[in-house]
Amino acid sequence: MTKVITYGTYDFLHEGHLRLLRRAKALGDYLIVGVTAEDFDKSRGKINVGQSLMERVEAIRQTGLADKIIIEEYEGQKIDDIRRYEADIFTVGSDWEGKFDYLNEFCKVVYLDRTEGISSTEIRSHSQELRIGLVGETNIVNKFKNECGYVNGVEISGIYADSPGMLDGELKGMLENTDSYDALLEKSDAVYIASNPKDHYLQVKKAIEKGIHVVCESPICLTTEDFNELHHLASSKGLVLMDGIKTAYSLAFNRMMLLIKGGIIGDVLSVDATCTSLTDISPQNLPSHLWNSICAWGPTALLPIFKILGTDYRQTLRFSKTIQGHDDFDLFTKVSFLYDEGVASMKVGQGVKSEGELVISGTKGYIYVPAPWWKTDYFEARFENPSDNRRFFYQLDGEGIRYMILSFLNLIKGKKAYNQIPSSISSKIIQIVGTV
Ligand code: C2G
Repeated sequence: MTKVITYGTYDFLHEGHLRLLRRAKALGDYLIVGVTAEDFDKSRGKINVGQSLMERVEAIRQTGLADKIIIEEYEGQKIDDIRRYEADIFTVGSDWEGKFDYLNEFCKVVYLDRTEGISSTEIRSHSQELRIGLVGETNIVNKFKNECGYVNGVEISGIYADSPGMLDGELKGMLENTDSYDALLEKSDAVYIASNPKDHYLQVKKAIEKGIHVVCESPICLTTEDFNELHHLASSKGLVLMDGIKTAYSLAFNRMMLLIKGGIIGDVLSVDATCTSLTDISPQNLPSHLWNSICAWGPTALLPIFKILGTDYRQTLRFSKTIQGHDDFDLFTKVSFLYDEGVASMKVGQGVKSEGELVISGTKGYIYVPAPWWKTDYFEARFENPSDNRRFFYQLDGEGIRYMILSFLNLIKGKKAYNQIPSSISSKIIQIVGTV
């Protein structure tokens, strides 16, 4: 019996996949099909997969072509599988020509002509592309634009900013073609707002009133009253108003939250988050578009505190050091939180340097996330007996912005997406961050 093995994502199974599978089957008597797991696809940069693993496995099963279906979960698994199942032939489409020659050491490698003119990407983005307008002039807007290139189904409709600021050439060119914020909204289905927090409320409100979805750099606005108004307005119109704290959308951060909720370190009694970055904020150089420390870093530092310990703290103790002559601009802020069953602290600053780590202390052990913890891709669970320590790594491409865009798109599409930052957390962030 000649055993053939092949692998794929098989997202939205189409004729190209089926032709490949039929020809693979014809190479032997027994066909093993490996379907890629979601984490494995993400680790190799395929973040747009639209169907779940089980949906994709079921689609393969229904073809009746596979004698065995397996799940591909890690780099190098193909060698393990070829040995385990004693495969005689490995085959894959010609788009991979040469990439799997190393498997010749274990079995015969056959590349089959890829079917031109059809792909899962085209099928995925056949639905109307979401036109996203950009608002703001800092470097984060450049990053967001670049990250949109990795997400199927979105396109940039234009940009609005008070000044070119730090925008790259492409965006500066687009800026010239947009006369006003209203003009940007006219040609957008959604907006990404990264302007100064003082401008957020009016910009968010106008977008929602025009039926435009919003993802906004946190804080979404500067008072909880304003936030409640915006949240209810968006909900009443069936629109998405999403808090743009990119850490919340990274796979590693979410897996860490799940492990903590699952009790890996026991009951959490303390969460300590630090975010600092030295910026030139001497009074004479204080540019108007620069956010103060509590706005720039507060939402990120507060995220793990509120996600783990909740938002019902009993009281806070706060220290802020402001810049001379600029009472609304803090060099450094520390806020401590007292809960019924625990404590937390956040330290943020653009005029102070500290260790940008996150430490979550529990009754069985603690989680340690090294600096820069907010670009979460690695964390450790540490215990009294070091041999019990566990390390976790999840690929984080592009600082996680593409995952935030994907979450935003999925929320808008009404897919089974979960809003990683519920309004209760957004509101509490604003309560802490809104005033220096
Ligand atoms: N394919 C094809 N013609 C297409 C599209 C895909 O022949 N129009 C083939 C691919 O070459 C691959 C299989 O169908 O052999 C599955 O394609 P994908 O689902 O895109 O999976 P891919 O990411 O190519 O997976 O490690 C090998 C990879 O897992 C292959």
